This record gives sequence, structure tokens and C-alpha cells, in this order.
Amino acid sequence: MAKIEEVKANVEKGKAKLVPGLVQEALDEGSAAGDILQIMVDAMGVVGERFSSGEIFVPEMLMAAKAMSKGVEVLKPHMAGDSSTNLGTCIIGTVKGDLHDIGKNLVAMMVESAGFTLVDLGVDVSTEKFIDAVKTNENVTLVACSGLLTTTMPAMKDTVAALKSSGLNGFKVIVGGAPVTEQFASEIGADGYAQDAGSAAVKAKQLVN
Ligand code: B1M
Repeated sequence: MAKIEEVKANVEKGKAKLVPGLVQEALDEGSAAGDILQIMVDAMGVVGERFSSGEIFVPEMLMAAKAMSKGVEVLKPHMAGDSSTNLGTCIIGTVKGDLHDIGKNLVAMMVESAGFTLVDLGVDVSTEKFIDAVKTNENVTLVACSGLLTTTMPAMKDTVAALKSSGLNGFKVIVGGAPVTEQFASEIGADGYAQDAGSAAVKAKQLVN
């Protein structure tokens, strides 16, 4: 089995200790960082399907998430872009009630590579915390909200509404995450939407230029 396939199999199994070494070996074998990242995203899709079908439960999902995060740490230096540009500060977080952070972390990594200074508020971020971060950080040009649960889409809506009516300005709002669509983004008044981390970085640049 090629190392990249082993990466996928071991993310699915949640082998957090093995995955970093396998990612390094896949890189050494000549696999592109982007392909390794994609195969780990695919592995999480498999994990999600197994959870939906009742084959696995929350602890196994958590272990897979840990394994992927460890793998991403090895990939990070290989995904770096042109950080010599300065596009201002991006505040990023997963909205209130939502603990999923892998997608948000990938978006953070790509947006940072695109030339933003990153302030990552983590997960389960309240509207107030997003607003405080815009107030207390310098040159905020972008606020990025991630959400993975259909049940936390209302929290995303509330966050965007509060940011837009806060009287603060000089920044754009981008939203994304598996249940979020372009239509939902526009309905809740976000300035931008992206389907994945790569297009989030492209959109982020367009929004602030
Ligand atoms: Co949860 N979970 N989970 N989970 N989990 C999902 C999302 C689910 C689809 C699984 C399923 O049922 N098939 C389902 C949601 C169903 C729904 O809402 N319709 C679900 C559920 C139900 C739950 C719980 C409610 C389970 C329970 O407790 N009974 C619970 C909720 C906890 C909470 O948040 N309050 C829960 C918990 C967890 C864990 C904590 C165990 C763990 C997360 C750990 C962590 O993140 N550190 C977990 C995991 C791992 C998943 C799956 C399996 C994988 C998520 C992931 O990391 N994907 C997921 C199934 C799936 O996704 N197929 C699932 C890989 C990641 C790279 O993709 O995050 O989609 P993603 O990010 C993408 C894009 O969405 C986009 O870019 C990324 C790719 O480049 N993107 C953005 C993301 N944010 C963006 C922001 C942008 C732009 C693009 O702009 C700002």
C-alpha cells in the first residue's frame, strides 16, 4: 500500500501516534502536500458516514479528528504561501455551540498563508467574543466564521447580524462549513462564502482588495 493510502486508513482508525510519521513518509515518497491533505479530508468523510450509520460513535470520531490534526501539523510548513504580503488581521472562530475545528484550522492555515495576520478564537465562540476581538485587535479586515452543524447555523446568522449592526467597520465577513451554502451566506448578510479552505483564502483576498 502506498504511504498516502496508509495515511487515509490510519486517520480513519484514529491512530494519532502513527499518522504524523506516515504523513512524513508520504511526503518523502513524493506525494504532494495538497494530495495528502485531501486524502485526510476524504478519511473524515468516511468517518462521518460510519458515525451516521451507527458503526462508530463520538469517541472514535474524536480519535480520527486528533489523528488528522496531528497529520496537518506535519503538512503545515509544506502548505505555506506568500506571507510577505500584509492583508490585515483576520479574526477566525467556530460559532457558538459548535466544537468542530479541523475545517476552521485548515481555513486559518490557508488564510494566513495568503498574507493575513491570524487571530484564532477557537471553537464555541460567542457573538460577543467575535465583536470584542474586532474591537481589540488592530487593522481587522476580515472576520471568518466556521460552522459544521445544522443546529448552529442560527448562531452563525446571529453573529453576522451582530457584527453588521455593531457600528464597527473596515472589515468583511466570510462564512463557511459543511452545511453552509452560498445562498445561506447571502441570506444572513455575509460578504463572502467559500466551500473549502483553498477557496476561502482566494475569496478572503478578493474581499479585502
Ligand atoms: Co461531528 N458531526 N458531531 N464531531 N463530525 C459531523 C459534522 C456530522 C456531519 C457527522 C454525521 O452525522 N455524518 C454531524 C453533523 C450533522 C448535521 O449537523 N447535519 C455531526 C454531529 C451530529 C456531531 C455531534 C452532535 C455528535 C453527538 O454528540 N451526538 C457532536 C456535536 C458537538 C458540538 O459541536 N457541539 C459532534 C462532535 C464531533 C467531535 C467532537 C467528536 C469531532 C470534532 C473534533 C474536532 O473538530 N476537533 C467530530 C467530527 C470529527 C465530525 C466529522 C466526522 C468530521 C468533521 C471534520 O473535521 N471534517 C463530521 C462528518 C463529516 O464532516 N463528514 C461530523 C474534515 C474537515 C476538513 O472538513 O470541517 O467540513 P470540514 O471543513 C471543510 C469545509 O466545510 C470548509 O473547509 C474545509 C475543507 O477545506 N470550511 C470552511 C469549514 N469551515 C469553513 C469556513 C469558511 C470557509 C470554508 O469560511 C470562514
